[in-house]
Amino acid sequence: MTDTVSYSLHDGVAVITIDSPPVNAVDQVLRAGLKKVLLELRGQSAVKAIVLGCAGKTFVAGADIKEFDTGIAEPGYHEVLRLIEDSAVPVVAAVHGTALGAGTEIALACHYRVAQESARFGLPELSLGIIPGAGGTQRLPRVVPLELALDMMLSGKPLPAGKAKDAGLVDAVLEGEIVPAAIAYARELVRRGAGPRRTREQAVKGAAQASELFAAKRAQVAKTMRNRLAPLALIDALQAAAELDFDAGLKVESTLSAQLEQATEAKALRHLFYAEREVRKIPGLPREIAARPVARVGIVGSGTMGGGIAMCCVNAGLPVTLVDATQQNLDRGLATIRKNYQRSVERGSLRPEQMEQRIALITPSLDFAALADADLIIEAVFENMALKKEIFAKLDAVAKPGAILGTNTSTLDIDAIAAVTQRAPDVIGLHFFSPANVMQLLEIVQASRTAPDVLVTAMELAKRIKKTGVVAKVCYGFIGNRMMDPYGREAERCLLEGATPAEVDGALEQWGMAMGILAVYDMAGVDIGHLTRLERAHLLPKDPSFYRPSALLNQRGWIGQKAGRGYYRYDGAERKRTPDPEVIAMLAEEAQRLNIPQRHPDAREIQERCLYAMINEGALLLEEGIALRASDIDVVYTAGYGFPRYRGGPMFYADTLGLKVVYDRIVEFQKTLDPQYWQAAPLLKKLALSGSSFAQWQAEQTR
Ligand code: 3H9
Repeated sequence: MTDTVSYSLHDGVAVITIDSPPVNAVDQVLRAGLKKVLLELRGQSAVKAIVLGCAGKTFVAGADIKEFDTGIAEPGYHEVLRLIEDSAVPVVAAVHGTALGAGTEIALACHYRVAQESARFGLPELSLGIIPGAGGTQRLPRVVPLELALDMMLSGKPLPAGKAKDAGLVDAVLEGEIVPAAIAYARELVRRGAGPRRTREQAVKGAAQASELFAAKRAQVAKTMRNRLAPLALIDALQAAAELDFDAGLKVESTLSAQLEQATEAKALRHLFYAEREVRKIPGLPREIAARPVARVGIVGSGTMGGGIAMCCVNAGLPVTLVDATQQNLDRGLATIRKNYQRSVERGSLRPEQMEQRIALITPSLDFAALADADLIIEAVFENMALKKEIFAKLDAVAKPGAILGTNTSTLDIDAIAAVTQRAPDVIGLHFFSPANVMQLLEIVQASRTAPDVLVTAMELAKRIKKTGVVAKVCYGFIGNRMMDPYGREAERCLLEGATPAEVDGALEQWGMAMGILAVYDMAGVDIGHLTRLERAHLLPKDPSFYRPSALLNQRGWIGQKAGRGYYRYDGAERKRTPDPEVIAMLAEEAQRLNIPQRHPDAREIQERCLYAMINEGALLLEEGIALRASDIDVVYTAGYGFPRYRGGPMFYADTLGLKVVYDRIVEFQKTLDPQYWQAAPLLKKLALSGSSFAQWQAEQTR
């Protein structure tokens, strides 16, 4: 075993190496190791310069996130970074891979920074609900202009080495292995007699114009990062950098950091960090099961979904055969793909030749036989069981042995689809979200006969096309859409009780949802949900108010944005959503006809009803084994449904409220609203009454 921190001498230059796989995250052992080595080097007169670099695939990728749960043990960050900065001989950070969070902060405490061209520097702490707490808020604006420092921390986006050099964060971008290049750089510093250049002794760049900058950023954050603590605290810390001396600024940073680390926002975001990594592990699946090779993908259907999925594949370099029933459909599908790429080219995120390369990887065809050499075929046609069965029977006839057949159904029974083939073990659900080339989530639906290696292949595919794959079992709507049903039902029921669409969506958006559910229906098409409900009408409650507003809109052809009106009107060139008095009158009339009392639920009631209905359904999914873990549900909702990350997902949010609070309110709704509909899930009841939580339950299940 190697030491986490070691050093070696190279003719007057000491090279400190951090070696803590997989990403050199900073924990107590690493800090103690650095401290020990720095103290040892202090007394060595032969050492004229120090290079600080890392082993493995990256420089330090941040603080070890687990330490925030236990508390940061001695020696602390400030003590160790101060030792680096106080060094009497120049210290050069040698950066490869990603210097993130504490990694960038360590580099900032060094006197000079050199980097490989592919290296990147970032401070993504806000994504964890905290601010840089190892001096980053005080040191970065002394190295790069204040506004850039603030933007880097607000966006969390890493800066590539070239841009970091232009900004003053990197002194030199060097070729070849970074440590030998940094040794040569350090020797040159010694030869020139360049001594330590301590960041803390520099002036903040742009402090004079700071007050307008802070006012503008506070206003921006209030709008774009609503309900959050960390972004405002970050601006406070940078204001301290601009107005106070270094040590006083550092104290402000420490106080704010300590408050943020223990806040629910940071706990929620840490929970998601772990949940997004846990989701890749499928319990009970032996590690030795290998994925099937996937070198070519076939896609059936070149509409919005099929086209988006094709883009995901070719973006990852996977060639695609795209099949549709008519030349007209194919032409339209390919034109949309080109238009989408064109937009990226105009934005500057894609080069024109990259666009052409990607489009060239798509082979359009009208013939199912063209799918014969595909290793994976994804069906992405209209949500209709008869059509899907017909397609799967055809695929069964043309696909090569061992090819995986995936369906992009969002609600249908995949076992029934698999049953029309002679290869049910090769069939799996691959539920992409629209627009598929943008949305992060991929629900991977394991049907009752899906083979384990098919499941592993689907997880690998998710990783390859940069999606978050979450495994679900078969039921109506799987995880995401099944939980949307009670959520949407409550929203529509509130409409019939006298809340307007703007009040319902406003309450949900104020709470933090990216978009209110009624606006989501308008965007997706009110007809889509309505038609799905018609297909399963025999399974739905006989309540005449059930999704009645959607049915009425559908009758009138007011099916959302594509019709120019739905729950709202979308007039003018901008198609901005505006309240529609006719819809409001229609709802009031219908409520009267159905004798629904006008309670006029307020924002809080709307939020509780919609969210608790969703959480209750989540508890049912856990009991039924549809979702493997409570945290998987949180990943589905934050990655695919616009649930605010800073609330951690629906199940984590329920835990933060206390399950007893949620349960008691559901019991109250049962008494005051609807005794049939409001039934607490047995698991929720059990956990609430025993003082437990979804997190505790999950830990017990995996023990
Ligand atoms: C911070 O620095 C605060 C400071 O201001 C100081 C305050 C006092 N900690 O993602 P991957 C694990 S805040 C612990 O699959 P990739 C990860 O769990 C921190 N563990 O690899 C996984 O473990 P497993 C700021 C970490 O190649 C394994 O490493 N830093 C950490 O796709 C591989 O990770 C960040 O926010 C960590 N910090 O991506 C950076 N990072 O295999 C967060 C990773 O057991 N990390 N692990 O599941 C990342 O963005 C990506 O991991 C990275 C590599 C880009 C580095």
